[in-house]
Amino acid sequence: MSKQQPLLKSYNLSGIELSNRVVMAPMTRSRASEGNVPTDLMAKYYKQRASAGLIITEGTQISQQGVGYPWTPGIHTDGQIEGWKKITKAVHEEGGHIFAQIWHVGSVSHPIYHNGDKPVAPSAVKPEGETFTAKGMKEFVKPRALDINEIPGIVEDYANAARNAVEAGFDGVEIHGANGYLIDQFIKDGTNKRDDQYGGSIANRSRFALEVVEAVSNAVGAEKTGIRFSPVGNNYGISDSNPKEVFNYLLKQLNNFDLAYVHLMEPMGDISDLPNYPQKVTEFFRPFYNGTLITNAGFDQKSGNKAIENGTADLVAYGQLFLANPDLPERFAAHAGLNEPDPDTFYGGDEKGYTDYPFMDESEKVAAE
Ligand code: 8OZ
Repeated sequence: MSKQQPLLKSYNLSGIELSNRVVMAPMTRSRASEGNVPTDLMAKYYKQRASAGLIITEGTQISQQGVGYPWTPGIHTDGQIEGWKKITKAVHEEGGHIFAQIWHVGSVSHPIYHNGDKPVAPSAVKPEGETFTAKGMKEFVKPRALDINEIPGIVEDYANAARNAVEAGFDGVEIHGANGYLIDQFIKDGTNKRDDQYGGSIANRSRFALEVVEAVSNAVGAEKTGIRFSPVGNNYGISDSNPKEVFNYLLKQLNNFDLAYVHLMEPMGDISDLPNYPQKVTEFFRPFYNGTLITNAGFDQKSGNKAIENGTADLVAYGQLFLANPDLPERFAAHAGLNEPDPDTFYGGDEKGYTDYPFMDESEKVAAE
């Protein structure tokens, strides 16, 4: 009998027994309905993927102010909470576990979502490029810098969204602190030009993230709270000049919270010309964080098993592979072939490229034994 693969071993995630270490990474799929309400089709999609040790949902807005894309779900209205209840129930009926990723896009938005008003951000720094809207691509606008008096209300929106998530049946929440959105905009010096207690030093730039972590932990329990970061990411040109120091500080602070986990993203492109950037993010930061680490981006079965075996991460999140293979852990177990993801159907649309990716058939299972 062959030795069990590290990815397929169970894991105790602050009291939740995960059946394996294959996590479904958060992925925006833009298929919510009117009012950003989750649909029955979304319930089918997540249910199909319930054999993940843990599902992390797509980014889910904490408020209307936090919206930045069409058809992305929210978790701040009664209708949205009711929609999510069907999803958590479907996943739990299959024996799965699911965290909601709670999200505020900050500047990465557009006045069309805010009755013509500007999006908000730590500072008035325009994101680079254009944004996809229901009316085609539109150039980003220069956001409005938040007044310091507005910040506690946004922190409370995160806590409220976390409470709503638990009411909707989620096992916990992941705070979206990555990919150039509001929390990342506060952390990184490219976008945070504030001169109050939320800007300047690393401790000041980390303050908003840590206040959100504290508020969410107090609202639903630290054991139900995770956070995701992309230390070397530069989405929309939002980046930091010294991610090693900044995220060392943040991770050390997070050791005080006893969170469910910290989720780190590896680089999405070539960063070899950036001298202060760790090339292997999770490996670099592992020594500074005492709790559960999830790693994500670019892993396959082999490198995922290796990351767990050598202690780099406790869990490995798969995005596109899980999108295209609803039974990914079973396929790993069987060393079976994988369906290819179709980028044309990633965002928006119906069941095509969403709930119609095939499960393994019987012959593949037999062949793999
Ligand atoms: C792709 C398209 C829209 C949003 C992220 C939530 O990058 C996203 C996202 C990804 O984290």
